[in-house]
Amino acid sequence: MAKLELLIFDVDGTLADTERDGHRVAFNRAFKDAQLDWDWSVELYGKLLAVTGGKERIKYYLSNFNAAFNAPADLDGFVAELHKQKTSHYIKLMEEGAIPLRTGVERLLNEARQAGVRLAIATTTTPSNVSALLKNTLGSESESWFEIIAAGDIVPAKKPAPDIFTHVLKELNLSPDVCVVLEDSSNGVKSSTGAGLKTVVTVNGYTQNEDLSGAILILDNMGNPDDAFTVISGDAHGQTHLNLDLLNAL
Ligand code: XBP
Ligand code: MG
Repeated sequence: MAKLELLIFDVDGTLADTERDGHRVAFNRAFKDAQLDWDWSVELYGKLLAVTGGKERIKYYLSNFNAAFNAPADLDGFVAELHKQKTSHYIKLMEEGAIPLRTGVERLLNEARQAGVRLAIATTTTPSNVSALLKNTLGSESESWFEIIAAGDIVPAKKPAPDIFTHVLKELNLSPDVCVVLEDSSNGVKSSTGAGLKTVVTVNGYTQNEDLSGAILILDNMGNPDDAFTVISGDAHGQTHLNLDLLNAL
């Protein structure tokens, strides 16, 4: 590939395994506060992850799993308020240090920064969730490591649409061939490859059986020098952990 200039990180499932014990728990706490008898089990949440975006996910749940609910006339307003409460619960969980970064993430970020490789974020989650995760895992400085944090409703269509990635490329005025994306899910890979971007996937409990075709490399995690990754598919070019040599060889 042309010399790597930019790494674009997805957030949920990639930087940290936030869905099962983070977002899902926050949704359930917001439902309880609103006196709703909704309870998103680990299994049900796995089905609901087919839809990206928390507000969209609540509507998907109502139309596909709880059609009997007597929704208020202003459904958008109801969902927006519920999602706002969910976000404050999620931020509290981040402040409590509930979810650590995934293996190799901090190491790769530091390697990239030392080598002058630019960093960006492209995520479907709400911007304040990204700040809370970064602040509480990497410190308040860490937000400034990323030249752009493209998140949530900033684009008309969320993943799997390519919008969030094309937005990053446009804002940074870079062509796809000098970038690599780190993702975790089928929706993410569809979005990044839809924007013409090479994509490395680190799977997790919810995404390991998803259709990840289009990813150039699929790993169990990013690994570390003393903690090798497992290659699920693709060519790791003899490397034992995700580093700049491997990313430049893709
Ligand atoms: C994952 C998502 C988000 C989160 C919930 O985003 O789809 O919707 O599940 O966050 P990504 P919100 O993998 O692109 O980081 O409730 O704030 O949407
Ligand atoms: Mg993700």
